Amino acid sequence: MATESPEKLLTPVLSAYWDEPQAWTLETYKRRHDGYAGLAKALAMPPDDVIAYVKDAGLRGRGGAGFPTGMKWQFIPQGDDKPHYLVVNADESEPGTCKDIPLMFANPHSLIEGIIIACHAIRSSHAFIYLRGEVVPVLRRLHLAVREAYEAGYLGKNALGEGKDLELTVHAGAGAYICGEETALLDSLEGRRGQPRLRPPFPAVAGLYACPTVVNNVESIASVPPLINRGKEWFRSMGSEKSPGFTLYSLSGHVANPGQYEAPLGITLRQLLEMSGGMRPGHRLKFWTPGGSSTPMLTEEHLDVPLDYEGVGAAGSMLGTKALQCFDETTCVVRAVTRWTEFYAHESCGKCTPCREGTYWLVQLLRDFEAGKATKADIDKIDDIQDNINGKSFCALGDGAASPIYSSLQYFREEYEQHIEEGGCPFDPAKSTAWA
Ligand code: L3W
Ligand code: SF4
Repeated sequence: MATESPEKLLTPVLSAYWDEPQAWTLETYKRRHDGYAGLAKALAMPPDDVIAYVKDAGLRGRGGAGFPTGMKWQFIPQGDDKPHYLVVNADESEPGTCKDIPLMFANPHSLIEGIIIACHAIRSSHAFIYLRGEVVPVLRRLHLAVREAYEAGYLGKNALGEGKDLELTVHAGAGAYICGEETALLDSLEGRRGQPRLRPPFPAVAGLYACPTVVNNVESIASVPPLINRGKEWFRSMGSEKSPGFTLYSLSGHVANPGQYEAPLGITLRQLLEMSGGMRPGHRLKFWTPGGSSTPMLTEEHLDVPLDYEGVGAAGSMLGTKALQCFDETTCVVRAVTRWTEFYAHESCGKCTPCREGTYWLVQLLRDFEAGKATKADIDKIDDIQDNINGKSFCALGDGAASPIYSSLQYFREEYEQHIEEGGCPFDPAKSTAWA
């Protein structure tokens, strides 16, 4: 792949025609994306065959964990008398993550078509989109698209044929990062304060209203219609054996051209930077996150790591949401980590002690580094605190909060020491635009 010309690496599928006027309408979706053709094919298949097809294609969840989508659908018990639910996690809030919101804004029907296919597969007659509440323009656009889909008969009475109805409810959250955790999301959707539930039982067994529930990310569901329509061989012709297909990479930070780049899994950050114009002129990469701030940071040494679940995992991080935040040499790593940690402390739901107390104390100590009040013992202290959060918290938010700390200590320990020796931040804030 490294020998291919950069432009050839782009595979616009979901992001094709985003910049077209009226990109979001049903008319554009049908004309440009062969919209609802995948649905027709899926409805002609028995539900179990749709699940097997998605499983064979190897589609993996695009929300962070990379869990196989078809396998998740297969977990839903069949032949039971409980309702089954599909819940789309559209509560995109991970720092740096910004793919689902533009996707829903520009191409909401790809999500709606994917929802209908998934509901057919898991035998569900009610689906929900749980949207991050702050993004009101997206909420309006989703409502419009859902109305269009009802009017066209894709939703509502007999939508799934043979007298099977399908309702789709769009729900706006109230702006808490923790509600992106699937079980906290379900609590919030049920009208309670969003806090993670103990797993197991996983939502597939006892989810919304204690019924079997699939929770999938927006991009995962939107990837299903083109997969079904163009075929699993086409899907598998991109990416790697274990991480096949195309995906949205969100490039941000000190890069010349930030934005969404849709390309196969397994390309590298070097290739993405080459095709997008590189770092801002005159600067070089210092550190980056593969999937938002919850994924351990990597450095220039990792520019050739394949951006798939296995490649990034082998480098000691996680692909996560593919939110590639790139920071150049003007950025103080301690400052960046402090800002992220302030976010986690603010968003900690308070249910478990390691995360609730640990993130609070991490913020206090990190601020001491910036203020020139930290001592050498504080470096060990933040390492000890992150170690007491990581793997010992109730949900993934705790692990995510520990990631920036241990990865920055792994690669940039001397920068913490420099803050102590120089009595504060050695970086000139005037030269850094990262946190302006
Ligand atoms: C049934 C089993 N279901 C696992 C299901 C489970 C879930 C999926 C993955 O966190 C990560 C996190 C973030 N029977 C099952 C089963 N499942 N075993 O599979 O589960 P899991 O626990 O591996 O991950 P998770 O709790 O979903 C996701 C990281 O992604 N992340 C993402 C953040 C994204 C946002 C956003 O803004 N969109 O917040 C970034 O890196 O830290 O590690 O559905 O039920 N035996
Ligand atoms: Fe809440 Fe943090 Fe514990 Fe998760 S890890 S349950 S966010 S306190």
